[in-house]
Amino acid sequence: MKKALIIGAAGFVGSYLTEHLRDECGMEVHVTKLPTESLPEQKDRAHDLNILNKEEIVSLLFEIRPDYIFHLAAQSSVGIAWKNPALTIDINIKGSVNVMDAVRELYYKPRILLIGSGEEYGHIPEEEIPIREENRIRPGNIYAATKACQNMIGSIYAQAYDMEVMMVRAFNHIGPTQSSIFVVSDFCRQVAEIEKGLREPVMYVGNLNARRDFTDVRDVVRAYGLLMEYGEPGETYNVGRGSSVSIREMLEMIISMSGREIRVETDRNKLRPVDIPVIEADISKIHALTGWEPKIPLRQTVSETLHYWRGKV
Ligand code: A2R
Repeated sequence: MKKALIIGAAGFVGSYLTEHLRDECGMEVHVTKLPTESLPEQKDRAHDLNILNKEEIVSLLFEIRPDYIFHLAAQSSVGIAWKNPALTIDINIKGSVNVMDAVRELYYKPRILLIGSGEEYGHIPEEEIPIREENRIRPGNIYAATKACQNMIGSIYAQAYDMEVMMVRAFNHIGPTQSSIFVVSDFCRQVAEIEKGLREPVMYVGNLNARRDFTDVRDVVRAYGLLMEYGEPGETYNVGRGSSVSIREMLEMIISMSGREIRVETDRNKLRPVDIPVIEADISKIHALTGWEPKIPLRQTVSETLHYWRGKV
């Protein structure tokens, strides 16, 4: 039985990945969380870990000896990265280096999947869409720059130390339980609050013209499992739907699922200092290697996310 370690499992993706690896892939799954976080289950295989402390990582790896390491721990919000760049750089760059360097000290070679972001590509000229992995990257925000740096360092570790490090560029992933600091959850939460009469029928939005590539988180974790098994060391793989929709279309879809009369207003706090107009993945590389493609329709994900928020507010 393969032993997997998910670093940063208390976040949005972690719970889905834990379930997928355990129930679909039949792995023994160990997870880490920050001491301040809690996990709903799996207490015996849950470990406290702060990736800013390399010694903690080394001793955990010696204790568990995983075959596979999924590195999800991050400061994952573009908005928070603008407000707190130094912390984002610490966690996303220094933290990842700590993980890779701890693995380098082991006497065997586990496989490592580093989770980066479609944001790394940054400002993409129209003729470069959909974007391929070998495309030039032009990170347009602090979060993107940290993930681009993680990717570069990952490929250096793979080459220099012959380590089995694979890199993902994940495009926007969405689904039930995602924090409402991310756009689709934010809209679903606002609609659910309006339906419950907790606020006026007014939605506050940021830039509606931006186009993003949205994939259901359950499809995303399936891709991570396949890349861990079949990915080539030192290689980067896009994980996305392969088509983009505007934030306006997402907003209209969510409002139409409610059937309420809702007014839309711009909230200046939701506008970014720099926003990237279109992000859209070319997913032929992962498809050719593993046969993966997203299965869950966007409408289904949005409807289930709205259902989640209706139960939560
Ligand atoms: O920031 P928190 O308190 O939500 O904790 C996050 C955790 N984390 C850390 N873990 C260990 N050591 C640290 N120094 C540290 N700082 C933060 O990593 C959170 O529990 C987890 C990341 O989960 P999310 O923020 O929910 O990200 P998500 O959506 O699960 O995305 C997974 C990966 C990330 O690398 C994203 O940048 C990428 O996919 O798109």
